[in-house]
Formats: sequence, C-alpha cells, structure tokens
Amino acid sequence: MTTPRQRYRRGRLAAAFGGLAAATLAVTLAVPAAAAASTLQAAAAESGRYFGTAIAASRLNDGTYTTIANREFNMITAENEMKMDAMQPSRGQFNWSSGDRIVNWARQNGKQVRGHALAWHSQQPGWMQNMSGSQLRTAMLDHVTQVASYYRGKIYAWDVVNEAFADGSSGARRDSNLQRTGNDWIEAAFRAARAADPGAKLCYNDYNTDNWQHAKTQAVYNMVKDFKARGVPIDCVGFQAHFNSGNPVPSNYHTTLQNFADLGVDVQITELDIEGSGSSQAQQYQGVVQACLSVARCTGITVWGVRDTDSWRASGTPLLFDGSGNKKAAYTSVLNQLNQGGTPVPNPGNPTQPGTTPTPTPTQNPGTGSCTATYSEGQKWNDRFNGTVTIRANTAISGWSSTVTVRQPQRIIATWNGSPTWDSSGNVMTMRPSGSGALAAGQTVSFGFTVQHNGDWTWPTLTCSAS
Ligand code: 9MR
Repeated sequence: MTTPRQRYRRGRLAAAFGGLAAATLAVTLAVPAAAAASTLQAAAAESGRYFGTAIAASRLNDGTYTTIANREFNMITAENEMKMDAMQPSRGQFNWSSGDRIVNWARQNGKQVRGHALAWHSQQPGWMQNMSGSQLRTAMLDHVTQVASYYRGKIYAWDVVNEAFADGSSGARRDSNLQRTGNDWIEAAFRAARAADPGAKLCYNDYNTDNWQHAKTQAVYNMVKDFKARGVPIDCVGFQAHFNSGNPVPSNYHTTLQNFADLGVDVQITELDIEGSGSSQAQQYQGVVQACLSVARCTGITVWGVRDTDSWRASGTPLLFDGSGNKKAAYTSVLNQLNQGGTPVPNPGNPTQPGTTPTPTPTQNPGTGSCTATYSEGQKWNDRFNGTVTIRANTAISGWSSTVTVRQPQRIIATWNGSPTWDSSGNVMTMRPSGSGALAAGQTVSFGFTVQHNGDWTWPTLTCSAS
C-alpha cells in the first residue's frame, strides 16, 4: 500500500517528530487510504475531516484568492470580521455586514463556518475596553448572546473564549478586564453561547498550547477537565498553531491533542501557519497534519490565510500558497499526508454500526438525454457519510451535469472531482466536470461528496443531463 517514497517520508518524519510517525503508521495500515484526492478539502474529507482557511472580506473581490479558497477549503473562519469590535462597534448597535459577507460567501459555496470569536481581551470595541466589573460582565454576556443568536444554525463551531491564559510558566489566567470580572467569566460565556445556539460546537481557543510540557498547555487542560467534570458546556478546544523558528512544532504534538481529546472534547487546529520555506517548512506542516490525523477527535485543520501575501505575518511566508497563488512545497506535503488517510472521526470507539440506521433507498436516474447517474455509498461516521456518483455515458456525449439533492436537515459539506454550484436552499448541488465532460459511449466518470446527515440517513436523489 505504501510507495517507497511514502516510506522514505515516514522515516524522515520519524526522525523529526519522534513517536508521532510510529503511531500513524499503525493507523494507516488499519484504514486503507482511499484514492488520492487532488484538493485539501477532498483529501481531508476522506477521513471525515474538514480543511479550512481564514478569509478576509476585503479580499473576496480578488478572483485568484476566491478561486483557491473555493477549490481547496470547506471550513471558513472570518479573520477579523466577527470579532467583538467588528460586531458591536457601539454599545447595543450591531454591525452584521462584514461578518455576513463571509458567512454568506461560505454558505453559498457549500462551506461551513467557524465563528471567531465571541469573548476576548483583545479587539474589544472602545466602549467595552473602558468597562469593568458587573457592568462589563453583563455587556460581555449580552454580546455573546446577541452574536451567537444572530448566527444560530449557521456556525459549525464558535471560539467562545479566545486566549484567556497567560504566556510563560505561571499557568495563570491572563490578566484582562474580563478576567477581573471574576474567574468564572469563561464558563459564564460558554453557558450563554449554549443557550443562544445549541447546535454549534463551543470551543476554547488559544496559542502556545501545543507543547504538552508547557505550563500554559497544562493550565488549559486543567480548565477543560474541570469544565467537563462540572458540566460546563464545552465541546472542543482550538489550537491556533502559529509556529516559527522560536516556537517550532513540538515533537509531542500528538500527545497534546490526544490528551485533550481524551477529556471528551473535539480538538481542532484553528489558525495554522508556519514561518519558513522549502522542505523544512513542508516537513513541519506534514507533522502537524499527521498529528491531527492520528487523533480520532481531531476533526479538522484551518490555515490562517490563503496566500503568503494574505498572512498577518506575510514576511515569514507561512502559508501554503505563494503570493501568486502557486502551490508551495508545504501544500504538496499537506495534501500527500492527508491522502495517506488517518483515524476516521469521530471517535472510532463509537462507530456507526451497520444495521442501526434506517436502510436508505438507492436511487438511480435513468437519464435525461444520454447519461445515467448511479449512487454508491462510501464511508460512514456518526455524523456524516461519503457518497460517490458515477456518471455513465449511454451514447457519446460532449458534456454532462448532475444534480444531487439532499433532504433537510442534511447538508453537503465537501465535494471532490467536480465543480459544484448550489441553489439558494443549499439542498440541491449541481455538479459539472472540472475539465472536459466529453465521454465515449459506455465510459464512466465519478465525483464524490460528504453529507453531514444531522440524523437523516436518506440517500440523495440524482439526475443526469448530457449535452
Ligand atoms: O490575522 C489577524 C490580523 O489581521 C489582526 O490584525 C489581528 C488583530 O488582533 O488578529 C489576527 O488574528 C489573530 C486571531 O484573531 C487570534 N489568534 C492570533 C491571530 C494572529 O494574530
């Protein structure tokens, strides 16, 4: 199953990342990799994960940017547009426009959204910076409630609280106006967010929490453990993962992610970027992806921007595409690592049991014109399933399009091997070939997708039109 080159890569990685590579080797043997996918989102979807990026609303008019973002990523974080200062510039006056631009762009393109961030010591509007005590506590909780309510049903996960712990060896909370309202401000924010949007996963998000040995990592771990023990509604922990030579990818990254996951939360890499270039940068990216893939509850990875020139630290060239939009070595290493497969999410200890779900009705469209679309079931997880549609040309055709209709509350959250467009409901996807759609009589071609089923396991209905 492995090529000599892949084995070589694993060897190199074992040197760089210690026990990490060995752990993943076992996983790879247990879960045969599916056919290699050609985009990050498609490759990640094969093990049930997402691959995301931060998006800046100001760049949505840049065609190179949106083309790459649309093709490669299926989870979107607003880089700045949903922060407290953007959402509530004046007290009681919410400005949804820039956040909506990002959320609408994501949803119109069939992508999910990570909300960032409801409560944070930084990027507070001026009026909030000057507040303290119970007045600030009330204002913060009101902000959480209003913003999470406004976006209810549209957010996969919220960073409810961001960066609340101090750097260094203290293991203490970060001093801030919010912290000074009382140590329970974080759990109060989580409870308010749960009440406002019960369907969103609620995350604590921070940086410098990657190395298991660090005091800050331990402090966040202890908070999450305490929250789980006391029933504070927390579902996930975000690891920002901003790396550079002074703060490299730790060799114990897998241990950190696994230990948090073992507390009963999902873990996500939320703002990944790694300063550097060439093979050294590529190897570090590969290590991060490998660590996530080997943890069943590591549900996805988000990079903090599209091209190096889009980055908050552009001079460090920390992303997967160069300023012209070309794929870098880091891109290739991430894609290859994703294509090696990983432990499927969610927890393999609680998989979907055959026979416990309603038997779906297979659908086959006889074809309008001269093609036929046939559905075949792919891998299933607790919360999602993969499907493949095979298009068969009954006579020679020069092109085709195929509609895939899912039933609410299902949602298609990833696709591969085709160019999708969506109707306004988001339930009907029209898939067209990425390149030429010409097929000889009897020839077939396939595309695939992931459906988040939200409790409904019905198979999609299909049509095929030839031209
Ligand atoms: O990338 C963001 C940059 O454009 C902003 O100027 C900056 C302001 O705080 O925030 C950056 O994003 C940060 C994220 O919201 C939280 N984690 C650290 C990120 C990089 O600074």
